[in-house]
Amino acid sequence: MFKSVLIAACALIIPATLSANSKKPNIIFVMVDDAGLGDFTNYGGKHIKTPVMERMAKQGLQFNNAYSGNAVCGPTRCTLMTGLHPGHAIRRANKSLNGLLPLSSDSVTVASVLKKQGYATGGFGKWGLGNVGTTGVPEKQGFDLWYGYYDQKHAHNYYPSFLVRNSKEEPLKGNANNKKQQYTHYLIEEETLKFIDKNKDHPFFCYAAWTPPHGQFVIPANDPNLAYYKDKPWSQTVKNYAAMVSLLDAGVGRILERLEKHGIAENTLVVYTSDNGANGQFIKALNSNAGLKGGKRSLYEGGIRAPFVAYWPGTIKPNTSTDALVGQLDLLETAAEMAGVKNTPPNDGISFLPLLLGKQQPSPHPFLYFEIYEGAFQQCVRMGNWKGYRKGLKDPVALYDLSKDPSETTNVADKHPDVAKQLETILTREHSPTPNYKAPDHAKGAKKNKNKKNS
Ligand SMILES: [Ca+2]
Repeated sequence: MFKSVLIAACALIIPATLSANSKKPNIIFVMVDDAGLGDFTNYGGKHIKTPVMERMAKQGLQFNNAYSGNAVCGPTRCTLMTGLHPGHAIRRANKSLNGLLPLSSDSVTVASVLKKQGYATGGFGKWGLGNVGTTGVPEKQGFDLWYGYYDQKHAHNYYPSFLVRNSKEEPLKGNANNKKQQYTHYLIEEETLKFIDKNKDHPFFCYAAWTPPHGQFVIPANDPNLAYYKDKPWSQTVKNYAAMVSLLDAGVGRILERLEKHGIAENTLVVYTSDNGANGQFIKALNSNAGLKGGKRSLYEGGIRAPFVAYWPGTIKPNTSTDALVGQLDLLETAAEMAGVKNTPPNDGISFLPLLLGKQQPSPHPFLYFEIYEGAFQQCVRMGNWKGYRKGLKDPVALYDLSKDPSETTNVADKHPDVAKQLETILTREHSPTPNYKAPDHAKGAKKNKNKKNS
């Protein structure tokens, strides 16, 4: 399904950008919303035009075992910003027993770490980690500027009457009285590019938390990306979804053009990824989960395996890929290393900078851990090619061998009891109890079904 592993023991290249006397590298992290692995041609997608991600993979590094922070928006963003995995993070579901949980006043984020190093920090799109008036607003979490949506539900609407800039509402007159004249992604992309223009001579961190193809599946009828799909035998919703993914992809292309124009492409790392797996209707119509099991909200691979490419001309060796386990939780440590920060607060991430430089990570992830509370509680762990999954803290672990069974169809715990036991120990250890969520000891019906395969 993926390009073969090409990370070889190649000669170490120390980029000029990381030497002591040169300017600190810029970081652009583009995270689209709800696009699945199978929506991108470089991950085997067949239906949607995504030439920019494909080109970035050809000219950069493609990650074949990258994971989103979690399987839905809020928890993914929390893990991304703090480096804390979902067993340690404050947000482990969109909702909690105690309402919408904002980041706390003592949270450390990618943006706050970089801001301390003199970076300009801007975020564009959906924040989702604290509404106006809370401790979690982005301008209290290290961002100089945030433009877009603070509230997750607000972000479902592409024609709202306002967007938010540093906690202040900015009316969109073109959308007043239910007119639909200002499609928010156009505005958010424009602000992203403006931020890059403004900071072209200064180290910056740009978090493009762009909202398509999530929420309402709408795009202006005259958007050129719709033309690619007009004759497809799909519903209008599916055509709109495909056009929204192509719109994002083209937008990332405009970011790359802007970097070239300013002569800063070689001093800028661009990562392009998605926050969680695809929605069911697109999995059915477009194979948006690339044949993996499950989608958004699920801790099977289709919910959390993420498209993830890194592009940094002159530093990343072109047309390389890696099977190393990485997660969006690794951004904080990676950014810190790039900015020369020695002491980061305890977190679960590991810098992937060595992989960008063609080296092995000195201490790669022994495992990646997830938990979520969307509908049913779920826990999972990926360790090497093994995947453990369960729905209750005291339930037996279902074990899958992803090297032979990437779609997680056959529970092989009975054949490998030692591995199942090892993963069970990790699942038990990595879950820290919290008053905000209730993790059950047993999944509904688990006792009855505990010997059943394919759980
Ligand atoms: Ca999402």
